[in-house]
Amino acid sequence: MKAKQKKAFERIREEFPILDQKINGEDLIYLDNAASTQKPKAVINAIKDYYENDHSNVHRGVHTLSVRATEAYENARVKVTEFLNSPNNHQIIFTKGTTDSINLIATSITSLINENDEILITAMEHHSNIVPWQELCKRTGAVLKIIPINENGEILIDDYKDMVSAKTKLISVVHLSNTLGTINPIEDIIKIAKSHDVITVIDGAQAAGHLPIDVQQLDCDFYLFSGHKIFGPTGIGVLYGKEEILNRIDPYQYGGEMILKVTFEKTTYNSLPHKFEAGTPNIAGAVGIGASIDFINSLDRDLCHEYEMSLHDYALNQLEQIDGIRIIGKSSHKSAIISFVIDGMHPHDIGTIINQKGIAVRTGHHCTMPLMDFYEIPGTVRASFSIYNNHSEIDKLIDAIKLAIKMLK
Ligand code: 7TS
Repeated sequence: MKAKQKKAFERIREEFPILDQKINGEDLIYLDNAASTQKPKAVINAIKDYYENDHSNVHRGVHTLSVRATEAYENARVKVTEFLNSPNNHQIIFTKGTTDSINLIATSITSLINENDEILITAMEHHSNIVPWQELCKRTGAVLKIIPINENGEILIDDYKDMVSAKTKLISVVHLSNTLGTINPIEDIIKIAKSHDVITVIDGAQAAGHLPIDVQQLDCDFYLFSGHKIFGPTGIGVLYGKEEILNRIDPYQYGGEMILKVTFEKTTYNSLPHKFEAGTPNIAGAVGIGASIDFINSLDRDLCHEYEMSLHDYALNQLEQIDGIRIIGKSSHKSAIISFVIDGMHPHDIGTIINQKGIAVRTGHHCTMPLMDFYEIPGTVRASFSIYNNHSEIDKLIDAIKLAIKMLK
């Protein structure tokens, strides 16, 4: 990567005020971006401006602030529509986040699922893409089936092909694994599902911030992600759905905003997207996610990917030279996430020691316990990179890991 391009990333870093601080007397090195990204000034200011100038409730009054709040909320929906290339604004539902989006689908789809129907997920799913389906199976008598992976952390596509049958009703797959960094071939997975009329759900929690997403090209039925992993605020997320299926499934929650007419005898429901947005929504969160999309659109996304992968490769190269290290997740199609374990050392102990050097990584099972069972490990140390990280931070990470190994031996 050219020096000029590296300079551009230094300037991007300056947009993130939180990074300019000391932790335990050392410069903060934030490498927990898969858990949540930090927020640029533009996002923080958009939320502040909204509360200082425009806040009211939405869709309710004729007064000026209510009109402004409604416009701010609906403008954010337009931004998400364009971000995902959804055919319509009303196919974008605001939720609390990825977990909420999956729970919405798994609950609202109940009446379409019958006893002995099969639901497919993969062995690398986050708990939020496992447990809601287990509960759906409990309610309906459907059966949850797990598509296996290989040691590199890649889905076994031939096994998946063999598993899809007339019994299969739905498949829910992670686009980019939070633990392994694997980018799954979701285009192929969706195509195979479509040829059997299987409903497709894509967990884009990790992907949306790193890869361009085009839901029309993918042709998935549902795509979901969280605001806080794409430089936006917590408490807001997105559910994209195909119109036909969103109309066919039941509402998720019931109350204000999602109704057309209520009498004590009978209630009729509102049209999309309001049918799925009961109650006062997270208006400031929507404003924040809109600002985070503007921020992403201001970047050269291909260059960002190239930069993040240069950090990944630089770190991986040095990590692989450490005695006793085992990298978890070696797919040839990966994003900038590295998980590893070191012989005889608990991931938490390594994480605790390197925090003394101001370095934030995540340690543990990363909400993928069945995946930890597959690799027969209690957890990993995970470093996940973003556009505001740099190569000198990785040098410090490697030094800190070497120090931790010395101390723990
Ligand atoms: N799916 C994936 C692939 C994820 O990585 C996460 C969060 C979720 C779903 C749930 O998203 P939420 O915003 O509803 O919580 N992953 C992580 C992580 O890896 N570390 O902390 C949260």
